[in-house]
Amino acid sequence: MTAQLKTNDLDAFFMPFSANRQFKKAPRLFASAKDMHFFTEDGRKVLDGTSGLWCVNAGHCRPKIVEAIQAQAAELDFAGTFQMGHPKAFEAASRVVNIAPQGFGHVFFTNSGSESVDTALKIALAYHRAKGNGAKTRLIGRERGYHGVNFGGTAVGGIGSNRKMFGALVAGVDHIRHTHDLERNAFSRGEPEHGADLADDLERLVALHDASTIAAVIVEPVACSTGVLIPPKGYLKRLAAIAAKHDILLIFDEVITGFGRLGTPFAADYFGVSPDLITTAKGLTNGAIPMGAVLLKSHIHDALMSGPESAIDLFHGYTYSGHPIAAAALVATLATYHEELLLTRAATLAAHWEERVHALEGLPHVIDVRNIGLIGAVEFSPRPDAPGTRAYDRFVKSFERGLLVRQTGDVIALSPPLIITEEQIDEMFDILTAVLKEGD
Ligand code: PXG
Repeated sequence: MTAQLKTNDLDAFFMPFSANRQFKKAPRLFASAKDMHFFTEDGRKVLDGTSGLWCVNAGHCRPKIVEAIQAQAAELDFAGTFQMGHPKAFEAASRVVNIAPQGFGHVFFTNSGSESVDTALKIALAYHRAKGNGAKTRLIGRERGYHGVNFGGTAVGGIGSNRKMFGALVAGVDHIRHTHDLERNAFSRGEPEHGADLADDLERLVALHDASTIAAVIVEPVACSTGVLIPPKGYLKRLAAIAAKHDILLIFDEVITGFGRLGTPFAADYFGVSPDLITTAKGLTNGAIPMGAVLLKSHIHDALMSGPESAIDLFHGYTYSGHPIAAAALVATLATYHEELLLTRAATLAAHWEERVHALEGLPHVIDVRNIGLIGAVEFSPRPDAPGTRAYDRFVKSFERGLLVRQTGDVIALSPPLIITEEQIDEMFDILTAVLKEGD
């Protein structure tokens, strides 16, 4: 696989979120994929334990989605949606509304999770201004949150390494505390017991800044990128109540949790919490074509319709908002989810999944395992002076043995396509167990 590649072949591509020089010395390349598997150039089969990057919820190269993309590219490759339109974008939005939680009547299309986040933050500001509350401009995120890499998302995000190189980011942003608490909650099954009171941290920021200056609070229902941080029991409901009390919009960033990851269509359904805005991407098109979407509660949308009918309602949008090929992929993706009952399939697999995740307890250096829906994580004690290397080494060894997992810090995260069988779950954990047993 690597032998036929000259160093120069790999030089030009500046890889995102990667150790470029290390990778290019020993590259890991996929040539094709089908259903639950990737295939390397030399024909090695790798079980996809991460749905690509948390996006291929229906598995790879699914026929209906492939055909929809091919047909749409041949019929209408591009048509804009600024003061013009094409039917697929309208159909796509209607189909998203059909599976969205109660009260979400409208969809704004973007091209990625990062764009969905920045769009949602701007909608929150525009909403308050339209309601006559133009002083409500502060945006609240959470420590250890990940909301993509654009300026708004980086600012409300709570990852030091993602922020430190990029200056002051966006003014008027603050953060509530994260909920990760190994001392009290290690080895919890599903939602941990302790920490609902951490939602009260929003009251601290209200006391500091005053509610009249705060527009929105954004959280991932499950913070996946920073190591799968599962919300304590009652936390999200408490956060929603505090936000509502102060007329602070609640944004759920469901870029990962949307489209069945927890066994319900959205995490809002799973936790029984009704946010004002939901950001999505990834599973929206099964990862096959870039696309994101912001779901709006009707009262938010309607507030933005208060100007003259001839005026532009929101001065925001992308050339590719509602792109025909992405819209076609979306429609075919949702049809696949529907036909195969994938938006609720994680619920039927969750018990077996939980058993296998928790059987990793006791293996060398494992300081926590956690699970929710079809998400799992193993956290390792960091090597002295070399944080992250323990999980990284296990990620590489798993790949060599035919399993793709995702490493972040000293955590390995697992999130396979929702089509996985119980036997394939066993295969995943058999490989991982063997790797972890090697220790060091
Ligand atoms: N919000 C959330 C909650 C995300 O998880 C984004 C926004 C940004 O989406 P885009 O499409 O702009 O990348 C994300 C992305 C990982 C990993 O392995 C996670 C993401 C992306 C790549 C890797 O944890 N999440």
